[in-house]
Amino acid sequence: MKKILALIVLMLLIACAKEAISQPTIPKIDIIAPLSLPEKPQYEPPPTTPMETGNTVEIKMETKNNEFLPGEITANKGDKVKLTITAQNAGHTFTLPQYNIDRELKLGEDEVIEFLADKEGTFVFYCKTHPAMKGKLTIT
Ligand SMILES: [Cu+2]
Repeated sequence: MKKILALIVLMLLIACAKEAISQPTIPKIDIIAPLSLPEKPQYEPPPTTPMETGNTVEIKMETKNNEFLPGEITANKGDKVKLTITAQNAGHTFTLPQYNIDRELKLGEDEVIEFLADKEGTFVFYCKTHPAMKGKLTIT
């Protein structure tokens, strides 16, 4: 049985070899159109429940004379921060890039900004219209 198999294999090899000799072939290059990029995986935020403290820190802030008052705010990591800002003398923005916050503060209106303090550190927030108008958020 093994011999027969070996013979068949040998015959096939010879057949292939003959073909190769009699018909020199140009190496075939397959041009494959680039596959379209796979769709971006949908971003699923990691479950945040375990690190949330369940505390909500309410901070009232106003803007006066192109200043944030208070200019320094703090929260603990895992707290939900509820920031209510009243723009007193002009329109401003509350911009905090590390938390993807960029909110317009309309004159005389309360703007409520809520976010989960999930990143530790000291972050500068500012007004895009008045770059000198800055404040600090510290999450510990
Ligand atoms: Cu401003």
